[in-house]
Amino acid sequence: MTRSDPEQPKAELVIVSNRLPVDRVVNPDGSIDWRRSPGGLVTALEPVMRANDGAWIGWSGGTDPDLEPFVDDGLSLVPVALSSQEVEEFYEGFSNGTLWPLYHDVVAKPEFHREWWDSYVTVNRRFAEAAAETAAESATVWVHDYQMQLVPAMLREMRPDLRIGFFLHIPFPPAELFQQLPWRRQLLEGLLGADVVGFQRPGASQNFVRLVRQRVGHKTHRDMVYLPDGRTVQAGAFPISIDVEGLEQLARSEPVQQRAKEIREQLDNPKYILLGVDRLDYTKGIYARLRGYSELIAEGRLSVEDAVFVQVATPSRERVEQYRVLRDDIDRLVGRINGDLGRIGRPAISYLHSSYPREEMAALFRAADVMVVTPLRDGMNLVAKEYVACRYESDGALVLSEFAGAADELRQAFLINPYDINGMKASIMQAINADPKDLSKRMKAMRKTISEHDVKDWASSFLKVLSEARPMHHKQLRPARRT
Ligand code: ADQ
Repeated sequence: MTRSDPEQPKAELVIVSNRLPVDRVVNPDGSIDWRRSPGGLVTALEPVMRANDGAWIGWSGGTDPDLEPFVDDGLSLVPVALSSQEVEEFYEGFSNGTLWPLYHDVVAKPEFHREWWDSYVTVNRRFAEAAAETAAESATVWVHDYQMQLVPAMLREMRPDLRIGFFLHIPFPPAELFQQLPWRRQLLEGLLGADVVGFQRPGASQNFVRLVRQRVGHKTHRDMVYLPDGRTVQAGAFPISIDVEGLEQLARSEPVQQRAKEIREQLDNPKYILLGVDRLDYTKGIYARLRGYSELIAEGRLSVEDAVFVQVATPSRERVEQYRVLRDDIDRLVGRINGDLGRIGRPAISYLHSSYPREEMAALFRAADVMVVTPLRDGMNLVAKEYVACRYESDGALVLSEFAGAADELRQAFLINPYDINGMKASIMQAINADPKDLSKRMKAMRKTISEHDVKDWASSFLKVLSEARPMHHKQLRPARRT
């Protein structure tokens, strides 16, 4: 079945994201398989996709030119091809070398290259075309994240009948930073092709509306943008969440509890296990966090006999220069800290690059007394919510950066400013020495918050607002049955 096949059934709900929710794996005999990548987005969208003959459009991660649409475990997947030059210019270049640092407070210096932009436009058009071919009449298309910001307007031009939503998973910067972008107006106009533009935090939504007013000159009122052709665009905050129930169930399972115990034993049963889990990214604040921790040891406020910091940092985007440099810097820092402060069999930091299955992640969250999440800027940070979901006995402490979206909801965490290393150190000590009753009160409150708002609620609240956003459309999505 090819994409242009007129007989091909069209989808009532189309998801567009940079990556497909599956990874292509080549078996030893050369045959090809697809392995589901365990992201929360799939968990959230799977039930609505199934109820609505949904299709998912995304890049397969490789550079094979002609992968046909296929069905994997009941999900229709439409791969979009990228050439190796596009991987370099659109993905590593404009997406991760320009937009990512710019949208994260310019924590690293964004690079502006005209060829990268051209490639971004070309690839966005390819995704928009794939969506236009896949969507049924008056269908709903939900476009995701910073790699795809031109898709809404391109798609609207091709298919004005569609209902289009956009959600940005990362922060949206204040006007003062966004203004640097040579293509600022094009990006805003790209997003304005959507009926609803969603962000993680209310501040991001306000940044967007303000920029639209200033830069594009449209009339706005609160979260609404009024376009000259009579169309309206609604902006808003839709903080993403996780599969709280599923993760808690996993954390409660016998094998995970057993594994958590084993982890503590393997670490020689220290009094305190601190944990950091991040993609190895300069926005995550890993360097300052580990430095702060090493100072606590060096100053004698903690000892390697009593405490260990387990830092899981999965390398990512390794073809981008800044990521390679960061990895080297952190590798060196950990080596120095362990060399200076560790004892035989007692490293100050247990540093791991691996990517783990969900069971192992849950066991780590169960084993850790203090979870340390210190991004310099983060759209949400799911790790913080995952830790809370796993603490079903309402114990454990969360140290959380104010600059993560999650801080809006997890108010009872030990909130820190990640640039203030002394403050961060004091909060880590406060978390370690806290009265268990205090910890339990905090954890209970945070658990209540996340259990009232899981990832399925996130998806359905976005889709509900989207379905109400264009009254001239009468087709509604079928709600997913709760499982
Ligand atoms: P990320 O920047 O990738 O996401 P985060 O929200 O923390 O950051 O999600 C990372 C996910 O990967 C978590 O589910 C975590 O458990 C998992 N993970 C991390 N290290 C792992 C490892 N070694 N092995 C296995 N799993 C690992 C972007 C934005 C965030 C936003 C999300 C969702 O940057 O701000 O919260 O999208 O919108």
